[in-house]
Amino acid sequence: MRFFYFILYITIFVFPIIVQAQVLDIDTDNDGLSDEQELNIYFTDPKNSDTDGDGYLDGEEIKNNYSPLFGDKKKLIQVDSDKDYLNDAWEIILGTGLMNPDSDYDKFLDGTEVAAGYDPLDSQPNKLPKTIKISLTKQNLTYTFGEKTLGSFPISSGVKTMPTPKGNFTVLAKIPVKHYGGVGYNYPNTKWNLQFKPSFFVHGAYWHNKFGQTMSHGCVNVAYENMEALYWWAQIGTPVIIE
Ligand SMILES: [Ca+2]
Ligand SMILES: [Ca+2]
Ligand SMILES: [Ca+2]
Ligand SMILES: [Ca+2]
Repeated sequence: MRFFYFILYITIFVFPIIVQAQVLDIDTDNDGLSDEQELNIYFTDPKNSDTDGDGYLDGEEIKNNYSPLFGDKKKLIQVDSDKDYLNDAWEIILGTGLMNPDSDYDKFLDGTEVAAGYDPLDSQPNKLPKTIKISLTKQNLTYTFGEKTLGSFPISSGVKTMPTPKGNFTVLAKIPVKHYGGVGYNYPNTKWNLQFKPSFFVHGAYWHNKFGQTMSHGCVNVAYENMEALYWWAQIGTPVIIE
């Protein structure tokens, strides 16, 4: 009799859980994303391995930070599927809804919340710390929102004779376009400048592509493709830690 109840228990409670888990794990179109991921996270077609028809599998695109929804070699960070001012790459990192402009239903758009430093998954007005960390030895910049890393990439700091200062700073000013010039250099219309100390900036650089090695007169050079999102996200007062 006891054995009978054991079998009954397995049939009623355990078996459906196993079946359900397997159903969620299925990858019907064999594109590297499970049906569940396609339906609930990436909003791709679980029955079409190449949703945007650009010749690359949905799973392949996600793995390489490209959008499986927009062809034309669009990176996830360049698209905003639900038009809430938060790009698809950061929606996936933060766990907000790719197709839900207000993930915590507090009447503020996800992107508006992140820009202002609020947690887009918490309907209470709680803030998450923003931090920009620069390693001069690694020639790298990483920026985090709460526990999540939104970006990490190579930079070019000051050369030996004009080193970038080390220390704990904050963003003092956001200047969209700036002209840098001096003896032997002239860089007009430089985009996305974050000042962290009088005459020192983290800024976009269009005149070289040697990120990962020292190049500058003391500022922190960032490639344009990385600087735009960082500039948008940074706020006056955001800590800039340079080690
Ligand atoms: Ca799939
Ligand atoms: Ca594709
Ligand atoms: Ca969005
Ligand atoms: Ca919200």
